Amino acid sequence: MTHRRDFFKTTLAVSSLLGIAGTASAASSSKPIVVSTWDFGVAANQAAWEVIKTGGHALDAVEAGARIPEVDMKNHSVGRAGYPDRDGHVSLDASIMDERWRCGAVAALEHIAHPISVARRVMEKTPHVLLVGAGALQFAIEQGFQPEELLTPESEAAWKDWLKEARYAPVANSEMSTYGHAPGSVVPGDVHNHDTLGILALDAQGRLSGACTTSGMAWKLRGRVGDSPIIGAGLYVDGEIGAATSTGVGEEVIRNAGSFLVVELMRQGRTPQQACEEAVMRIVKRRPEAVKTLQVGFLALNTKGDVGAFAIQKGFVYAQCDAAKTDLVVPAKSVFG
Ligand code: SD4
Repeated sequence: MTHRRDFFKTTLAVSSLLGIAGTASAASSSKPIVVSTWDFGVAANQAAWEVIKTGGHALDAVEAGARIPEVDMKNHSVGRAGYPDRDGHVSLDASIMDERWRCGAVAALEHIAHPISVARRVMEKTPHVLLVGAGALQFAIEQGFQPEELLTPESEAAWKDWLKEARYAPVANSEMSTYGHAPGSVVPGDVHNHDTLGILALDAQGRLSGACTTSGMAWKLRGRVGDSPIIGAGLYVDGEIGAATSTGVGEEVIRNAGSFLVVELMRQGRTPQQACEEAVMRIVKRRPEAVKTLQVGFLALNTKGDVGAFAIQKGFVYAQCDAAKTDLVVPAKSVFG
């Protein structure tokens, strides 16, 4: 049997060997910043900034930020008003991660409007990382979340319209997307009604965190899970290096462990911009036949507060918030841009 004292001695020895100082966060003087995917990220960033500007933790900031689009009734790709799956069920995916490799996620969660907060409870209250479906709902209810019907009359109407042809075509979710719209009803320039929110924050103490929340692909197969709740795919945070998140066709991101790849590339010395570009190009190289219609975008932030973003298709934008400006929207570069 290992005695407690021996355990601490061993832990201390290993820690000093590895140079671990108790926390993985960066130097204490850093440039606080919040970035998130798409222009609806502006409101999310501002909620996150309220936490950051008063010295709060980046983890609280990204959760507060993610909760904004989750209850935005105009947003049909995240949370409460998300479009349903092929069978009319609204099912939500979310993940959250902090600078100490703590993470939690839920997938295919129904009836709960704030999957990001359930993901945080998974992280903080269980020994697990990911809960799915009925088990995730049971856990959420046990934790005091109120179940409700998420399918709004508007979402139901859009779903019924889609059912007329019932054609599932996950084409590029750039500004010319069919996401969030019935086939044939593409709304050019409409970037409000689709896409995942991925939000990354660096707080005043140099702590990084990230959150990702989505209703996934509209009209997906029941039980389909995208990249957003998969740690390393839709979201990854390494407190010593940086953080990344993704938007677009989740299957392509999962196949390439996308957000983990972006962070690993930063570890190897790439800037956030170079890392996002290299990760996107890897997908392009592996799927040359699909990239004309496929959209994937990455957003990355390092511990210095440098930001990068890159997508396959043009139209991807991200929102940025810092002490100088809280409502910046920046068009990302892209392969076909
Ligand atoms: C998914 N990545 O479920 C999400 C959807 C998304 O832009 O980001 N759409 O695959």
